[in-house]
Amino acid sequence: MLSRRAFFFSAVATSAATTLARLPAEAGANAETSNAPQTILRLERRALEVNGKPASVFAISQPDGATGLVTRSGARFRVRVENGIGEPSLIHWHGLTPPWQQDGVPGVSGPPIPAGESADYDFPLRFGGTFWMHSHQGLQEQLLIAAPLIIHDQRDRPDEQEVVLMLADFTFTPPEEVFAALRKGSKMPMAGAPSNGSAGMEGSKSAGMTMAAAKPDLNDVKYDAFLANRRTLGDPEVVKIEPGGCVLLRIINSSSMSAFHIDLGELDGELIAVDGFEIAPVTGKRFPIAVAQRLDIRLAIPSGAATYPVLAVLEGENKQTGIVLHAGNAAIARIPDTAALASPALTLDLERRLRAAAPLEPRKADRRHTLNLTGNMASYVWSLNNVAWTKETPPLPVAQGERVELLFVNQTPMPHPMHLHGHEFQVVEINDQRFSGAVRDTVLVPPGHRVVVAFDANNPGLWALHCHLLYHLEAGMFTTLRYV
Ligand SMILES: [Cu+2]
Repeated sequence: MLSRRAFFFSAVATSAATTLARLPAEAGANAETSNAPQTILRLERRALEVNGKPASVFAISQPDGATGLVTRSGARFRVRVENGIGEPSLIHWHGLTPPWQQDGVPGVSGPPIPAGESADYDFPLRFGGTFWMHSHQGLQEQLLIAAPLIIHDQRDRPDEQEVVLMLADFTFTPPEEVFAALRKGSKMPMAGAPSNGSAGMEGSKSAGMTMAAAKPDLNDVKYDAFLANRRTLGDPEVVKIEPGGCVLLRIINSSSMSAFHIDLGELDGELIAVDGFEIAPVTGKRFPIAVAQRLDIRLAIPSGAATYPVLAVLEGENKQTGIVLHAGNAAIARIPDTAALASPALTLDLERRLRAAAPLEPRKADRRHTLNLTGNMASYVWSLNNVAWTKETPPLPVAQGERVELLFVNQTPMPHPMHLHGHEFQVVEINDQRFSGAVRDTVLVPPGHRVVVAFDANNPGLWALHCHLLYHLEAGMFTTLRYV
């Protein structure tokens, strides 16, 4: 079935032998040899029942059925992806810092893996945390071609039970039809689109501040279900935990378009990392999570038998999904898929409070790029600096060794979770207020807001920088950054 292998180690490598010979030198002191065992990840079709109806989706699984990958910091990421979905695909390792040719963005990092073929990956893992993997090909992500990528490190406690909670949005409508309907401005698959907001934008092709003045527009796709580890609250995953024990929740928002507030119910959680990177801990019961972001939350479970639902309530609505933590032999009550109270729109109130445990070294920026987040809701064109990306769009220039700042200015009425590939960045400014915020890889920029992130240009190549809302990305809210 696998007729040929594609190698993405090096743009100049012409055979496996030359490629492998290069690796030890590239890998640096902390590397193991590239004889480390290779993990097979298969891209597969998978039947899934949602709300009692059958659906055909995708999955990323190991031969033994395990979903995604669990590894450890300091090991090599040595993976073969086998494409068994019958169409081209390519997997992005969200939040990792591979050589750029292994970053998994079709047309930027390399070609997609043809149906029936495979690609090999091999690079050192510099840090641990909660990451994830997903297809960056077309609209495949909407069909759940995503999985956790957990990298253990010295922060993990032996007495702590790890629980992964991966969120997703689901529709029975094929993603191409969802996108076509958005483009036509059809209200059919669009939820509660505020008609006053849309009307205000008619004809404002150049977007600009008129859009920012419009009413915030949150969920423009109407989903059939919201999933937690691929299940709804009609039949949620129930995770056995120890009364009096310690749980580390690793929450991944793999949704295509949907942001949530995590609701821990009666438990207090200690948020210890965002997007894999440690922060000064923040205690709370409700935490916002934008598309593509991750939250690591420590829970101290009270002694005694009880159930603890961990819920995610859709931004701007009361739809919810989640899992149930089950301590002892308490009875498990049915949880409705609507919350008593609607979740508000996500804000940056928490982001402003986050402080990186290991901030970037203080340094003046050598270069700052301003990225106006622009678009036209009526025709569903999304862009950066009014350019909807094409392969002809010139990359943003950066030079190796520079401290670079990116200023995101959201001139649209929708929030945009902005993601930079191949680098971790630090949030250093919100609405002109400087602070030493979280190190992470995806930051939310709400309507009308100005957010600055800083990063060190230490991983040369051609890198994607984009809004992580799938249909915004597809419509052109994407660019690249290049340095060698
Ligand atoms: Cu967007």
